[in-house]
Amino acid sequence: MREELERLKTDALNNISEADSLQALEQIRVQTLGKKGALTQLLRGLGKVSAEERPALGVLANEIKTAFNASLAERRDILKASALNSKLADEALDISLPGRQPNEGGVHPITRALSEINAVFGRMGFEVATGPEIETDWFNFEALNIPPDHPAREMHDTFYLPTEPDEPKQVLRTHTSPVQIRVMENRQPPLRVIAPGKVFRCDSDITHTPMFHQVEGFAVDEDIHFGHLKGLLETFLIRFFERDLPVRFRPSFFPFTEPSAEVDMGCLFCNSKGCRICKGNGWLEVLGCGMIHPNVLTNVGIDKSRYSGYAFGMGVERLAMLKYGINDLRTFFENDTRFLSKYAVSGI
Ligand code: 2NL
Repeated sequence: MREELERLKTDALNNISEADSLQALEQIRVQTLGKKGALTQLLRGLGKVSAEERPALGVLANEIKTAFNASLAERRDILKASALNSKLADEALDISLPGRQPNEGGVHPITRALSEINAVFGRMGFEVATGPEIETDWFNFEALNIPPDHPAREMHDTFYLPTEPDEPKQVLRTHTSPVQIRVMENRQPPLRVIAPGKVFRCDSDITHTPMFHQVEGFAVDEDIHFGHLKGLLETFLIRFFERDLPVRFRPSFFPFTEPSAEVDMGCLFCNSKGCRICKGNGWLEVLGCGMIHPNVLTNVGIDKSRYSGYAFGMGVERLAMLKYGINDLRTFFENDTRFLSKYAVSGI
């Protein structure tokens, strides 16, 4: 009996120290101290032992029980601590990992060009005016001295809105001139105004989109002459492109200006030597302009004998392509994020 008790003690204590989980430990407790456990079985046999031996064996059995329970508790604490440690390790956050960068928004190159154009004219005393994108025949064509049979008025060039026969015809504005007509009708000279915005033409191919952007501008005052216009546009181009440039004025025709001119600047890409971009001639056409036609002044109620004015117009997409080096017009409106993240700037 004594040897069996001693062996049981050694075995049980060994098992406890080797138990590698709380479940294994519980199994050892049941196998030893449970109803059918080894120690419980042995103690049942104590009744059959002689009266002299019984007290000593009883003491030994109790010592074993105490030692067993103490060892069990100690092992349980160790296993609980290591279970907690491995749970903490599993759930640990590595705060040294780099964060995920948010996709930052940016300013579209057209918006950027518009605000750079506005800034240059703003410093030269021009105010910004805006107006409706849906216009009447009067503001878009009539007031501008564009005759009824002018090709620009054709259905296949202009977007006409469906209107009743007795209603005034409505169009998507084909230029921002109507904004300037509204300013001239409503206010008195001196006036220096630019009109940036969206315009629409029934045209779609590699070099034309049905919606694009324009900045037009004008000045009306006493004694305004072509020299003012030349100085203004030369200065504008040099400031907008942030470099010195040759600028030339070529005679042209627009129904709303007389005389009219087209403005070329020296090619930025070859310093006027001639390249693919300027088609070999060293010049890039960038603006149209002229002295406001007397008929237009009369149409808006300005006294043409007292006042004169100049006006000009430019395509924003073309200027943005030249300044930022964009080679395909259509990429402006496809909203491909590869294009946007290449050409968008953060804040202006
Ligand atoms: C071009 C040419 C031009 C104007 C626009 C204008 C406006 C009024 C009166 C007279 Cl209200 N003229 N605008 C004048 C000359 C040229 O634009 O090539 N634009 C992209």
